[in-house]
Amino acid sequence: MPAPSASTPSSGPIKVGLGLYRDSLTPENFRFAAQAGATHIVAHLTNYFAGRNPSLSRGADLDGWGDCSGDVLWDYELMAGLVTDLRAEGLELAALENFSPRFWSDILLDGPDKARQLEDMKRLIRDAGRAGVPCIGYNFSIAGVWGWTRDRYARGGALSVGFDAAAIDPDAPIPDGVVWNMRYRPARPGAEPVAVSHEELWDRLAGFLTEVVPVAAEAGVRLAAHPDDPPADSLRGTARLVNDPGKYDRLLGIVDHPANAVELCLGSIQEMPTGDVYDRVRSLARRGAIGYIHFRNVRGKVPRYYETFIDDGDIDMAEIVRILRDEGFDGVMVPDHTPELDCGAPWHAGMAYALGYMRALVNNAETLGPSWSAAA
Ligand SMILES: [Mn+2]
Repeated sequence: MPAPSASTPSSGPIKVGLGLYRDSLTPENFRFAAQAGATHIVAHLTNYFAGRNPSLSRGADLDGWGDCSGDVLWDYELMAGLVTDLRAEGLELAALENFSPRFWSDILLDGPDKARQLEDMKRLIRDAGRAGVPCIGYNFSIAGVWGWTRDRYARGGALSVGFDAAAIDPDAPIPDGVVWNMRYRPARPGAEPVAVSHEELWDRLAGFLTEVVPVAAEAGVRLAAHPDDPPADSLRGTARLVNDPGKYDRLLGIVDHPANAVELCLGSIQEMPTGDVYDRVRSLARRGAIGYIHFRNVRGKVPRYYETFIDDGDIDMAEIVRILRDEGFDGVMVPDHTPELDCGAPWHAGMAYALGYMRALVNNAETLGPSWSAAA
């Protein structure tokens, strides 16, 4: 019996990958990804729902998702083992996504453990580089994905994520000991709620990037910033950072080096009340600033939107691929979250649908017509 092909490379220079959460990093899911045409994996090593019911509706719970207070810094063995396990199934690791809030709570909050956490982050990045991790996606946010709800918003009543500022209390204070939707330490009685201005948050980001980008550059790791999701102006008393596409220029200008890059989330860019997703994709691709892409679609913008199947939203996804083709982008796109299909395997079916659609766009990139959105 002939051995099955270990991988099916995409015919185009753009690579299609799949994002997998911590509990989904199994050989069976690696084979699922390869069978659906993915050549790369974006892996989440934090279990966001530890100790909690893994429902996205938890994004609007006052106390957040899970508890990460016991998380231990990822080491070389963990990351190298993942790279090895993926290669055994014919897959490459494209990136790790999102630091555990436990690792960098005081970098985000300017807290007393900041100096130690910065040293830990540098160690993690050096180990990642040695282990063969080319990129780490992060989201420099205090309120995280606060305000998400989960309901039958998508085509045919499919479960997806929505945001409606009128349906939540956007100013609900963050409980002490919670950051980025997760509990990173026990609450202290009587603690004041966190409040952070835009300039304070930008100063903290600048301090972080100035410290870690040189380490990442030396380690051969790109740090890729996710824009705010939801891209409101502020949530729960804390400023949002990249909630306008133009603010990516400010972020990239903090340290001008390829290791300071962007985790380009098409859905989040489209949800922003200002700017144009096609212009932004073109300029970031031309600049070579894209670490990897969250390829997802959405209807509406802040203050009200919901996530859709990738062929059913406000973004012309074929046009995005035309732009990436024209600009010579050769990196990885993953579906991000996607609506679930009502069946025995709702998450897998949703991902397989998205991956098939993405493969078709990429494989047909040479026959896709000229882009229509080019700036005059
Ligand atoms: Mn995203």
